[in-house]
Amino acid sequence: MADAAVKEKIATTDAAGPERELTDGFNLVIDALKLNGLNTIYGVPGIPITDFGRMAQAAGIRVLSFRHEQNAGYAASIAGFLTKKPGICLTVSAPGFLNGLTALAHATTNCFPMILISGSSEREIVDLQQGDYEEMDQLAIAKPLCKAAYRILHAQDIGIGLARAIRAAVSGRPGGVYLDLPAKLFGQVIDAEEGRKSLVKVIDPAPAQIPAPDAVKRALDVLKNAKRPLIILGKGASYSQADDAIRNFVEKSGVPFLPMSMGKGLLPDTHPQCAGAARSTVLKDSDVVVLIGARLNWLLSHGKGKSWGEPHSKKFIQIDIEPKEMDSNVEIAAPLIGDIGSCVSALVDGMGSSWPKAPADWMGAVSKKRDENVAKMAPRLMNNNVPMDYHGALGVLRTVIKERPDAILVNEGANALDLTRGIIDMYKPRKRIDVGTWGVMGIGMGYAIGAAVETGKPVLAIEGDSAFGFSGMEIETICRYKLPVCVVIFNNDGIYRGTDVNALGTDPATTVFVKGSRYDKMIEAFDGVGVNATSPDELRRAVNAAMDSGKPTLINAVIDPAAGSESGRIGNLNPQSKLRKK
Ligand SMILES: Cc1ncc(C[n+]2csc(CCOP(=O)(O)OP(=O)(O)O)c2C)c(N)n1
Ligand SMILES: [Mg+2]
Repeated sequence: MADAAVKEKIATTDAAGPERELTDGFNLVIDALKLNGLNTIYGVPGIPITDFGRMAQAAGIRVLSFRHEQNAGYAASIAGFLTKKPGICLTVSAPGFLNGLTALAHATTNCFPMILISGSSEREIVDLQQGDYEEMDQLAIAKPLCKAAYRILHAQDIGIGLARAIRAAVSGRPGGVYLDLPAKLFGQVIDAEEGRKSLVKVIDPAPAQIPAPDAVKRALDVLKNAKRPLIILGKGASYSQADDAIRNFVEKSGVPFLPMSMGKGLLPDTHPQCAGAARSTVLKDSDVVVLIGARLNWLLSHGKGKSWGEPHSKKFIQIDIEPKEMDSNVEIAAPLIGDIGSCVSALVDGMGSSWPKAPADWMGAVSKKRDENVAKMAPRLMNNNVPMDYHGALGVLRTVIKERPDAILVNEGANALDLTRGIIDMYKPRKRIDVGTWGVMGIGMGYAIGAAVETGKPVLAIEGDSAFGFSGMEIETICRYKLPVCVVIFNNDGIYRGTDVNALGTDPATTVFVKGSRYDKMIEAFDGVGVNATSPDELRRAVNAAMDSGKPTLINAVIDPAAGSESGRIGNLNPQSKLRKK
């Protein structure tokens, strides 16, 4: 039912006689969103959606205004990941749409459900390319970058149009959907009763997809014969919210597990079967690998090459909702197509009550390697160096998260990303959100805002100084909405390191920033708390205070400019010039 109480009512008398109740495009979009439980919008106002935003807010939808659409889009995308409902991003036409489009493509690549709703200019003028205000054929541009793209021209179609967008975003493999709403649509008036009837509440938007029994049996046969099995948990596993089934499968099988970055915390990183600190050993030496919501893309070296040991030495069991994912890079011995919850539960059921645990010598070898690596790291995390290095600073932040396992950790940068991922243990599912499949800079403040709004939990954002710059203006948004976000900037004066020099001329090197910048002063402009932390002790005090008070805080953590390495852990991906003068 449309929410009559909050809807503008337009009374009119027509030739037919009695007064009719009318509604319009503005109200129908609002009603359709609310009917489907979509109660939060992330966006930037302007023609033609300013009034829509106002009316949505007055109708009880939470409308968060950002400083740039890309950040609003990232917030919407992570809202989708955290809630399994499409996150909604709202933008103006052409430039606003394009600003939001990066986030929509990002959502699609990362398999997060999101709907980008953009106002658009007059179709008649756009299609004849007559130079309308913010003219652009947005639908055509969005199409190749998202899962589906729709345009609604008639108010009567708003209900069905939004229903299509929701279903496309969340069913099967989730992704981004574009919804084009021309300016004229908002003002279209129709009979209110007709409008109410046109709305659609999407029933079972992401239906379970049950794996075939044969496929389950095949997967278990492969697993049963494994001598050195490994489970890899991707962010698809986190998204599925099948936390109990996944834990049962891992523990019942006794197989070591390796969490991908956003798979961390599905089971605690401190779990006895966690192989996070023995990554290279398990990739190289395993003989059967169960991929759960993890793709064999660049992040797993495509399932082949040096890091995977002897060529063709392993068998893969892959659980994914998308059939096309199978054999994308290497042969999959046991494809298991379905939603992760259904597939993992089917495996657990099929294992019965007398399933043999993974061989003890294998689990023992993995634990030994892990414990050695953890022990090697421990003293570095306790160092009190000034200026701080990454390990000293992360030793402090690791304890902050250990003491607050419900907090959300946002993370981006190069060294600031890779070292944080390796050092900070996660204890609960969906608490670590980061640069994802593309390794993109710029998700930081959008994710922090989206996570704080959707979960109500405190957020700790660990940001490289370069990474932060991509979305830094949103600290005003954080202060404006008084969100419990603590941003820690690992300030090493630049990208990777702050020590590069230009070989020629007086311009600074391409990777360095103003030396000794004080990012903490930025947030003071918006009445947030700014702290300059030069030692692990100062950092500890400042972060604890921020996490406990929930006050928007920005901490400038001064890091030795020489501490990082080129591109963090992925320097090997840089092409090298053979001709470059040394
Ligand atoms: C949108 C985008 N632009 C550029 C890059 C290339 N890039 C990768 S990491 C990085 C910044 C690394 O510096 P910083 O965030 O300061 O981390 P540090 O290694 O210094 O700790 C950049 C610009 C990217 N990944 N994404
Ligand atoms: Mg840096």
